[in-house]
Amino acid sequence: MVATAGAPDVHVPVVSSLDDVYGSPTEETRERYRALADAFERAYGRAPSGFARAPGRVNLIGEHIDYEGYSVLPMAIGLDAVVAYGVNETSGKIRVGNANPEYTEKTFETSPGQDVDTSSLHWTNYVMCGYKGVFDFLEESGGKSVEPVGLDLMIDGTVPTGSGLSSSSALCCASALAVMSAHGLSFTKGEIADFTCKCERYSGTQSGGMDQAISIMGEAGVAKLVDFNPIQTNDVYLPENCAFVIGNCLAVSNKAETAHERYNLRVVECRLAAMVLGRKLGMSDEEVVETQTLQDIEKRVGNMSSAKAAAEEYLHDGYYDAREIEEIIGVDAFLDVFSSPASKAVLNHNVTGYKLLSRTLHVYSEAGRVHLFAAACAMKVDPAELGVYMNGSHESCRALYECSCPELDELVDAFRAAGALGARLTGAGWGGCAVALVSMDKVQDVLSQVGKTYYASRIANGVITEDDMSAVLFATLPSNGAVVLKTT
Ligand code: NG1
Ligand code: MG
Repeated sequence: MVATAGAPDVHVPVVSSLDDVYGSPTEETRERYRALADAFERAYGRAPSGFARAPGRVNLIGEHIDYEGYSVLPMAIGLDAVVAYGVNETSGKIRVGNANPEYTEKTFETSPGQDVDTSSLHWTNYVMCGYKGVFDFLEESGGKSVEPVGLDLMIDGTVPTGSGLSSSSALCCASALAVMSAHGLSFTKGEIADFTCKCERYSGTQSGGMDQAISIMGEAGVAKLVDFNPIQTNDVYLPENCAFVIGNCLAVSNKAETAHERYNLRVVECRLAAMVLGRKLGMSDEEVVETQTLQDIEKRVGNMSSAKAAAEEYLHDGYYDAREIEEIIGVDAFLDVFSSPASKAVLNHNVTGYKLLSRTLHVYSEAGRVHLFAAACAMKVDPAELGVYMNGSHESCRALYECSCPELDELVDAFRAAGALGARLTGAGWGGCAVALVSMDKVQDVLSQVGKTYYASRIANGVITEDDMSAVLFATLPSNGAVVLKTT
């Protein structure tokens, strides 16, 4: 593991040739940029002045713990969002189009104060999150005031949506970069990772900062151990004789639509668990309200094993209802958890209750596995050990955090049966992708076996076609993070 302590202080690279974006871009990539520039020109009557590109990611280990303050281990992938942009001196509007006609265009005012319309779930919400984030950051940092200009944006994304590869953050980060560049602004990677994490929450999910951090700070050839508060990254060199294979289980998980019963509910459960633990550990009313994460509890008791022991001693299995929690932590603390619009939706929809023990045990054990995995990479141990941690992570996600689904479990089993050293769901779960660690000499075998065991029946049933296979099952390497390509 090599610390790249300087990374958060470096600015996102601004380059002038496609070669500097992708190393040696394929003809297909060049064609993609030409087509995007053409779409821009058809819509807006002139060439774009540049492109902002931000990748999706695959998380190797560390699921649903970034928002609890714990380190995670993702790598950027080759799939990305590219935003072609240009200033429009006369329109006074923000026009947002997509090279893919399935995604309808929308026009907005150039007002950073406008709300993101979470009731519509329109894809441009993520663009507007990025837009607002830039101006929020300017205001927060007390920097120069910048007059918003009219903007024309045309987008092309290759990260499949609802797949756990973070198409949303790729779009949010690329949009923020395009907006910055169009306004002549440049911030450090650390600043951008931080404000894009916050501004993506305008879309309605209470996310942690993993996806934006790796999209901005990713580097070819290495995975990154991402720490939070403040955001920092350490390079993790993966075993050379292995590859990571990604498979999409084809169950789509639309995170924004289901947030109140899935993602945001988990965020709420973790905070409630931390508050209940805090109270049982003798916290005052004030201290309970200040408790944000399960990591706060770990800090209070001094180490992870004491935190785990406290959870086992003080939390019970199964559901807590609102009344039981209120009796422990007090009404004020309970209401504080539900003070944001995203968590209000959780409260309004929740009828079953909150599981505190199992969520806590997942968070603490997963945080431990991340460090074991990173240390094992640094010590160049037998990669089979990494596979064991990945399998442990999946089991914890399935049984304790309940963020898997039957299709993901089946796909993970198919990977293991085909000879992968380990496999797990990646990203938020409830659908989307699994990632498997595979010895280099077995990659072809695993691809062809999983093609038969998991995908053949889905091709036969018309869920996908043979042509879709390379997009749903593929080996991947760590790729570069975000970049701005200026063409004029
Ligand atoms: P995806 O897979 O993009 O829905 C989400 C969060 C992450 C993290 C993971 C679970 C966003 C933008 N991303 O990812 O911060 O919490 O789930 O580990 O909400
Ligand atoms: Mg997402």
